[in-house]
Amino acid sequence: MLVDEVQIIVKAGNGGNGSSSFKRNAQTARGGPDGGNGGKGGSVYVVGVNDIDALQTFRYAKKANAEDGINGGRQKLFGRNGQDLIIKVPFGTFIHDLSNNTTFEVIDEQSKHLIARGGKGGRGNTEFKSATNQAPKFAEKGEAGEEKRINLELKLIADVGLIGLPNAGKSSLLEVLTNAHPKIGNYPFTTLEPNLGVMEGLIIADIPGLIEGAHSGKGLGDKFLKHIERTKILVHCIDVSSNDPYKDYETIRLELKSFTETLLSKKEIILITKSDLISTENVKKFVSLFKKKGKEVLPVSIYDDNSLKLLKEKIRELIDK
Ligand SMILES: Nc1nc2c(ncn2[C@@H]2O[C@H](COP(=O)(O)OP(=O)(O)OP(=O)(O)O)[C@@H](O)[C@H]2O)c(=O)[nH]1
Ligand SMILES: [Mg+2]
Repeated sequence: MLVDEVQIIVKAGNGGNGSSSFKRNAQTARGGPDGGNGGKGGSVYVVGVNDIDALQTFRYAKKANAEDGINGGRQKLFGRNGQDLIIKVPFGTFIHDLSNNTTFEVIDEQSKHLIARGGKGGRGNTEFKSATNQAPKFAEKGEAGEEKRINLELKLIADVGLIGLPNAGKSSLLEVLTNAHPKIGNYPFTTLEPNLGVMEGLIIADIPGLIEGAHSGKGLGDKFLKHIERTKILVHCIDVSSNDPYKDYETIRLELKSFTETLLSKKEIILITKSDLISTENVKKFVSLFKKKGKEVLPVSIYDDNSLKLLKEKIRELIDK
Protein backbone atom coordinates (compact mmCIF):
# COMPACT_ATOMS: atom_id res chain seq x y z
CA MET A 1 0.00 0.00 0.00
CA LEU A 2 1.35 3.38 -0.96
CA VAL A 3 1.79 5.58 2.07
CA ASP A 4 1.39 9.09 0.73
CA GLU A 5 0.48 11.04 3.82
CA VAL A 6 1.60 10.72 7.43
CA GLN A 7 1.71 12.88 10.48
CA ILE A 8 4.60 12.28 12.81
CA ILE A 9 6.38 13.77 15.79
CA VAL A 10 10.09 14.27 15.46
CA LYS A 11 12.31 14.91 18.40
CA ALA A 12 15.89 16.09 18.20
CA GLY A 13 18.32 14.78 20.78
CA ASN A 14 18.89 16.59 24.07
CA GLY A 15 22.32 17.95 24.74
CA GLY A 16 24.38 16.01 27.28
CA ASN A 17 24.90 17.64 30.67
CA GLY A 18 28.19 19.24 31.51
CA SER A 19 30.01 17.53 34.34
CA SER A 20 31.07 19.09 37.57
CA SER A 21 34.08 17.40 39.08
CA PHE A 22 37.53 18.10 40.48
CA LYS A 23 40.85 16.56 39.79
CA ARG A 24 41.65 13.98 42.40
CA ASN A 25 44.49 11.50 42.45
CA ALA A 26 47.34 10.32 44.62
CA GLN A 27 49.45 13.36 43.74
CA THR A 28 46.73 15.97 43.78
CA ALA A 29 44.56 16.08 46.82
CA ARG A 30 42.73 19.25 45.84
CA GLY A 31 43.05 19.78 42.13
CA GLY A 32 41.16 22.20 39.95
CA PRO A 33 37.87 21.60 38.15
CA ASP A 34 37.97 18.89 35.47
CA GLY A 35 34.33 18.33 34.42
CA GLY A 36 33.95 17.90 30.66
CA ASN A 37 31.28 19.27 28.35
CA GLY A 38 28.19 17.35 27.32
CA GLY A 39 27.79 16.34 23.66
CA LYS A 40 25.35 18.02 21.30
CA GLY A 41 22.03 16.30 20.68
CA GLY A 42 21.48 14.93 17.17
CA SER A 43 19.31 16.99 14.84
CA VAL A 44 16.48 15.73 12.61
CA TYR A 45 16.83 16.32 8.87
CA VAL A 46 14.78 15.43 5.84
CA VAL A 47 16.32 14.41 2.50
CA GLY A 48 14.65 13.53 -0.80
CA VAL A 49 15.03 10.08 -2.37
CA ASN A 50 13.90 8.61 -5.64
CA ASP A 51 11.58 6.05 -4.08
CA ILE A 52 7.84 6.62 -3.95
CA ASP A 53 7.55 4.07 -1.14
CA ALA A 54 9.91 5.83 1.24
CA LEU A 55 7.11 6.95 3.57
CA GLN A 56 6.43 3.27 4.39
CA THR A 57 8.76 3.76 7.36
CA PHE A 58 5.97 5.72 9.02
CA ARG A 59 3.13 3.37 8.32
CA TYR A 60 3.07 2.37 11.98
CA ALA A 61 5.83 4.37 13.65
CA LYS A 62 4.59 7.85 14.35
CA LYS A 63 7.56 9.10 16.26
CA ALA A 64 11.16 9.54 15.26
CA ASN A 65 13.97 10.56 17.56
CA ALA A 66 17.52 11.64 16.99
CA GLU A 67 20.07 10.53 19.58
CA ASP A 68 20.75 12.46 22.77
CA GLY A 69 24.23 13.85 23.42
CA ILE A 70 26.24 12.00 26.08
CA ASN A 71 26.97 13.71 29.39
CA GLY A 72 30.44 15.09 30.02
CA GLY A 73 32.64 13.24 32.50
CA ARG A 74 35.53 13.63 34.88
CA GLN A 75 39.04 14.31 33.65
CA LYS A 76 37.69 16.73 31.05
CA LEU A 77 35.98 13.94 29.24
CA PHE A 78 33.74 15.36 26.53
CA GLY A 79 30.46 13.61 25.94
CA ARG A 80 29.96 12.26 22.42
CA ASN A 81 27.52 14.11 20.13
CA GLY A 82 24.22 12.37 19.46
CA GLN A 83 23.75 11.05 15.94
CA ASP A 84 21.54 13.01 13.57
CA LEU A 85 18.40 11.38 12.29
CA ILE A 86 17.91 11.57 8.53
CA ILE A 87 14.35 11.00 7.36
CA LYS A 88 14.06 9.91 3.74
CA VAL A 89 11.04 11.10 1.82
CA PRO A 90 10.13 10.67 -1.85
CA PHE A 91 10.67 13.64 -4.16
CA GLY A 92 7.52 15.68 -4.28
CA THR A 93 6.82 15.40 -0.55
CA PHE A 94 5.46 18.49 1.14
CA ILE A 95 6.67 18.97 4.68
CA HIS A 96 4.21 20.91 6.74
CA ASP A 97 5.45 22.00 10.14
CA LEU A 98 2.33 22.16 12.28
CA SER A 99 4.03 24.04 15.07
CA ASN A 100 4.69 27.15 12.98
CA ASN A 101 2.45 26.46 9.99
CA THR A 102 5.16 26.56 7.34
CA THR A 103 5.41 24.26 4.35
CA PHE A 104 8.15 23.42 1.92
CA GLU A 105 8.61 20.80 -0.76
CA VAL A 106 11.45 18.33 -1.09
CA ILE A 107 12.38 18.23 -4.74
CA ASP A 108 15.85 16.75 -4.99
CA GLU A 109 18.45 14.72 -3.16
CA GLN A 110 20.97 17.54 -3.03
CA SER A 111 19.88 19.25 0.15
CA LYS A 112 19.41 18.23 3.73
CA HIS A 113 16.57 20.13 5.37
CA LEU A 114 16.80 20.80 9.08
CA ILE A 115 13.54 19.99 10.83
CA ALA A 116 14.40 19.91 14.52
CA ARG A 117 17.63 21.17 16.03
CA GLY A 118 19.52 19.12 18.57
CA GLY A 119 20.11 20.68 21.98
CA LYS A 120 23.50 22.16 22.79
CA GLY A 121 25.65 20.23 25.20
CA GLY A 122 26.10 21.79 28.64
CA ARG A 123 29.53 23.09 29.58
CA GLY A 124 31.41 21.30 32.30
CA ASN A 125 32.74 23.17 35.31
CA THR A 126 36.24 23.34 33.77
CA GLU A 127 34.92 26.03 31.43
CA PHE A 128 33.79 28.24 34.27
CA LYS A 129 37.15 28.55 35.93
CA SER A 130 38.25 32.18 36.15
CA ALA A 131 40.71 34.41 38.02
CA THR A 132 38.12 35.09 40.67
CA ASN A 133 36.70 31.58 40.85
CA GLN A 134 39.31 28.87 40.69
CA ALA A 135 37.00 26.11 41.84
CA PRO A 136 33.56 26.54 40.23
CA LYS A 137 31.14 23.81 41.09
CA PHE A 138 28.68 24.90 38.48
CA ALA A 139 28.16 22.93 35.28
CA GLU A 140 25.46 23.55 32.67
CA LYS A 141 22.65 21.17 31.87
CA GLY A 142 22.30 20.12 28.27
CA GLU A 143 19.70 21.99 26.24
CA ALA A 144 16.53 20.12 25.23
CA GLY A 145 16.29 19.10 21.57
CA GLU A 146 13.44 20.60 19.55
CA GLU A 147 10.27 18.61 19.11
CA LYS A 148 8.02 19.17 16.10
CA ARG A 149 4.83 17.74 14.78
CA ILE A 150 5.05 17.48 10.99
CA ASN A 151 2.81 16.31 8.20
CA LEU A 152 4.47 14.62 5.22
CA GLU A 153 2.37 14.57 2.06
CA LEU A 154 3.55 13.15 -1.21
CA LYS A 155 2.27 14.60 -4.46
CA LEU A 156 3.93 12.69 -7.24
CA ILE A 157 6.00 14.62 -9.70
CA ALA A 158 5.10 13.14 -13.07
CA ASP A 159 5.02 14.70 -16.52
CA VAL A 160 2.08 12.75 -17.80
CA GLY A 161 -1.00 11.42 -16.00
CA LEU A 162 -3.07 8.51 -17.33
CA ILE A 163 -6.70 8.84 -16.34
CA GLY A 164 -10.02 7.28 -17.21
CA LEU A 165 -12.79 5.02 -15.97
CA PRO A 166 -11.83 1.67 -14.43
CA ASN A 167 -10.72 -0.98 -16.93
CA ALA A 168 -10.11 1.57 -19.72
CA GLY A 169 -6.63 0.23 -20.38
CA LYS A 170 -4.51 2.77 -18.50
CA SER A 171 -2.09 0.33 -16.89
CA SER A 172 -1.74 -1.60 -20.16
CA LEU A 173 -0.64 1.61 -21.84
CA LEU A 174 1.81 2.36 -19.06
CA GLU A 175 3.29 -1.07 -19.59
CA VAL A 176 3.79 -0.70 -23.34
CA LEU A 177 4.97 2.91 -23.17
CA THR A 178 7.40 2.55 -20.27
CA ASN A 179 9.59 0.20 -18.28
CA ALA A 180 6.87 -0.37 -15.68
CA HIS A 181 5.10 -3.69 -15.04
CA PRO A 182 1.83 -2.78 -13.40
CA LYS A 183 -0.89 -5.27 -12.58
CA ILE A 184 -3.36 -5.58 -15.44
CA GLY A 185 -6.70 -7.30 -15.27
CA ASN A 186 -10.00 -7.48 -17.09
CA TYR A 187 -11.99 -6.07 -14.20
CA PRO A 188 -12.47 -2.63 -12.67
CA PHE A 189 -10.10 -1.34 -9.97
CA THR A 190 -7.19 -3.59 -10.82
CA THR A 191 -4.94 -0.69 -9.96
CA LEU A 192 -5.20 0.20 -6.31
CA GLU A 193 -2.40 2.70 -6.07
CA PRO A 194 -0.42 4.81 -8.53
CA ASN A 195 2.19 3.24 -10.81
CA LEU A 196 5.04 5.17 -12.30
CA GLY A 197 7.01 4.49 -15.45
CA VAL A 198 9.60 6.28 -17.54
CA MET A 199 9.21 6.89 -21.27
CA GLU A 200 12.22 8.54 -22.90
CA GLY A 201 12.95 10.50 -19.73
CA LEU A 202 9.33 11.47 -19.11
CA ILE A 203 7.63 10.15 -15.99
CA ILE A 204 4.17 8.74 -16.58
CA ALA A 205 1.75 8.12 -13.70
CA ASP A 206 -1.06 5.60 -13.95
CA ILE A 207 -3.66 6.12 -11.26
CA PRO A 208 -6.59 3.95 -10.18
CA GLY A 209 -9.76 4.25 -12.25
CA LEU A 210 -12.09 7.16 -11.53
CA ILE A 211 -15.85 6.92 -11.35
CA GLU A 212 -18.70 9.35 -10.95
CA GLY A 213 -18.46 10.82 -7.46
CA ALA A 214 -14.73 10.06 -7.19
CA HIS A 215 -13.98 13.63 -6.07
CA SER A 216 -16.17 13.10 -3.02
CA GLY A 217 -14.67 9.71 -2.18
CA LYS A 218 -16.54 7.19 -4.37
CA GLY A 219 -14.61 4.18 -5.61
CA LEU A 220 -11.00 4.71 -4.72
CA GLY A 221 -11.99 8.30 -4.28
CA ASP A 222 -10.11 11.52 -4.57
CA LYS A 223 -7.14 10.04 -2.76
CA PHE A 224 -5.17 9.74 -5.95
CA LEU A 225 -6.29 12.78 -7.89
CA LYS A 226 -3.69 14.83 -6.07
CA HIS A 227 -1.06 12.74 -7.80
CA ILE A 228 -2.00 14.11 -11.20
CA GLU A 229 -2.36 17.68 -9.99
CA ARG A 230 1.17 18.48 -10.99
CA THR A 231 1.46 16.65 -14.29
CA LYS A 232 2.00 18.68 -17.43
CA ILE A 233 -0.47 16.76 -19.52
CA LEU A 234 -3.28 14.29 -19.01
CA VAL A 235 -3.86 11.30 -21.22
CA HIS A 236 -7.53 10.48 -20.98
CA CYS A 237 -8.32 6.85 -21.86
CA ILE A 238 -11.77 5.95 -23.14
CA ASP A 239 -12.67 2.33 -23.74
CA VAL A 240 -13.76 1.64 -27.31
CA SER A 241 -16.24 -0.93 -26.03
CA SER A 242 -18.18 1.68 -24.08
CA ASN A 243 -21.81 2.29 -25.01
CA ASP A 244 -21.44 6.01 -24.67
CA PRO A 245 -17.80 7.08 -24.94
CA TYR A 246 -18.54 10.80 -24.94
CA LYS A 247 -20.50 10.46 -21.73
CA ASP A 248 -17.52 8.58 -20.25
CA TYR A 249 -15.36 11.52 -21.23
CA GLU A 250 -17.70 14.02 -19.61
CA THR A 251 -18.04 11.94 -16.43
CA ILE A 252 -14.32 12.03 -15.85
CA ARG A 253 -14.03 15.71 -16.76
CA LEU A 254 -16.66 16.55 -14.20
CA GLU A 255 -14.75 14.66 -11.52
CA LEU A 256 -11.56 16.50 -12.40
CA LYS A 257 -13.39 19.80 -12.21
CA SER A 258 -14.99 18.97 -8.88
CA PHE A 259 -11.59 18.09 -7.45
CA THR A 260 -9.86 21.23 -8.65
CA GLU A 261 -10.39 23.44 -11.69
CA THR A 262 -6.68 23.39 -12.45
CA LEU A 263 -7.01 19.77 -13.57
CA LEU A 264 -9.41 20.87 -16.31
CA SER A 265 -7.04 23.42 -17.73
CA LYS A 266 -4.24 20.92 -18.28
CA LYS A 267 -3.31 19.96 -21.80
CA GLU A 268 -4.94 16.67 -22.68
CA ILE A 269 -4.75 13.88 -25.18
CA ILE A 270 -7.96 11.90 -25.58
CA LEU A 271 -7.51 8.25 -26.49
CA ILE A 272 -9.95 5.69 -27.74
CA THR A 273 -8.30 2.59 -26.29
CA LYS A 274 -8.43 -1.06 -27.42
CA SER A 275 -9.14 0.04 -31.00
CA ASP A 276 -8.29 -3.49 -32.18
CA LEU A 277 -11.58 -4.68 -30.71
CA ILE A 278 -13.76 -2.98 -33.32
CA SER A 279 -13.66 -2.47 -37.06
CA THR A 280 -11.76 0.41 -38.60
CA GLU A 281 -15.10 1.64 -39.79
CA ASN A 282 -16.45 1.90 -36.25
CA VAL A 283 -13.24 3.47 -34.98
CA LYS A 284 -13.81 6.21 -37.54
CA LYS A 285 -17.31 6.70 -36.23
CA PHE A 286 -15.94 7.28 -32.76
CA VAL A 287 -13.43 9.76 -34.04
CA SER A 288 -16.06 11.76 -35.88
CA LEU A 289 -18.39 11.64 -32.89
CA PHE A 290 -15.76 13.44 -30.82
CA LYS A 291 -14.91 15.72 -33.70
CA LYS A 292 -18.48 16.97 -33.76
CA LYS A 293 -17.98 18.03 -30.14
CA GLY A 294 -14.80 19.82 -31.12
CA LYS A 295 -12.47 17.19 -29.65
CA GLU A 296 -9.63 15.41 -31.33
CA VAL A 297 -9.18 11.78 -30.34
CA LEU A 298 -6.47 9.29 -31.08
CA PRO A 299 -7.38 5.61 -31.45
CA VAL A 300 -4.78 3.32 -29.88
CA SER A 301 -4.28 -0.33 -29.23
CA ILE A 302 -1.51 -2.00 -27.29
CA TYR A 303 -1.32 -4.43 -30.21
CA ASP A 304 -0.85 -1.69 -32.81
CA ASP A 305 2.71 -0.38 -32.65
CA ASN A 306 1.97 2.37 -35.09
CA SER A 307 -0.76 3.79 -32.87
CA LEU A 308 1.66 3.72 -29.91
CA LYS A 309 4.28 5.52 -31.95
CA LEU A 310 1.77 8.24 -32.79
CA LEU A 311 0.82 8.50 -29.14
CA LYS A 312 4.45 8.91 -28.09
CA GLU A 313 4.93 11.64 -30.65
CA LYS A 314 1.81 13.41 -29.50
CA ILE A 315 2.96 13.29 -25.87
CA ARG A 316 6.35 14.72 -26.85
CA GLU A 317 4.74 17.43 -28.90
CA LEU A 318 2.50 18.59 -26.06
CA ILE A 319 5.27 18.43 -23.46
CA ASP A 320 7.60 20.50 -25.63
CA LYS A 321 4.97 23.03 -26.57
N1 LIG B 1 -7.86 -6.00 -26.90
C1 LIG B 1 -7.28 -5.14 -26.13
N2 LIG B 1 -7.35 -5.27 -24.78
C2 LIG B 1 -6.74 -4.34 -24.02
C3 LIG B 1 -6.02 -3.26 -24.57
N3 LIG B 1 -5.54 -2.52 -23.54
C4 LIG B 1 -5.94 -3.11 -22.41
N4 LIG B 1 -6.66 -4.21 -22.68
C5 LIG B 1 -7.29 -5.12 -21.69
O1 LIG B 1 -8.23 -4.38 -20.93
C6 LIG B 1 -8.27 -4.86 -19.59
C7 LIG B 1 -8.06 -3.73 -18.63
O2 LIG B 1 -6.76 -3.25 -18.75
P1 LIG B 1 -5.99 -2.43 -17.61
O3 LIG B 1 -4.77 -1.89 -18.24
O4 LIG B 1 -5.84 -3.22 -16.38
O5 LIG B 1 -7.05 -1.25 -17.37
P2 LIG B 1 -6.98 -0.07 -16.32
O6 LIG B 1 -7.58 1.14 -16.96
O7 LIG B 1 -5.61 0.10 -15.80
O8 LIG B 1 -7.96 -0.60 -15.21
P3 LIG B 1 -8.07 -0.18 -13.66
O9 LIG B 1 -6.73 -0.23 -13.07
O10 LIG B 1 -8.97 -1.20 -13.09
O11 LIG B 1 -8.67 1.18 -13.64
C8 LIG B 1 -7.19 -5.95 -19.51
O12 LIG B 1 -7.81 -7.19 -19.65
C9 LIG B 1 -6.29 -5.65 -20.69
O13 LIG B 1 -5.63 -6.79 -21.19
C10 LIG B 1 -5.94 -3.15 -25.99
O14 LIG B 1 -5.34 -2.25 -26.58
N5 LIG B 1 -6.59 -4.11 -26.70
MG1 LIG C 1 -4.94 -0.07 -13.93
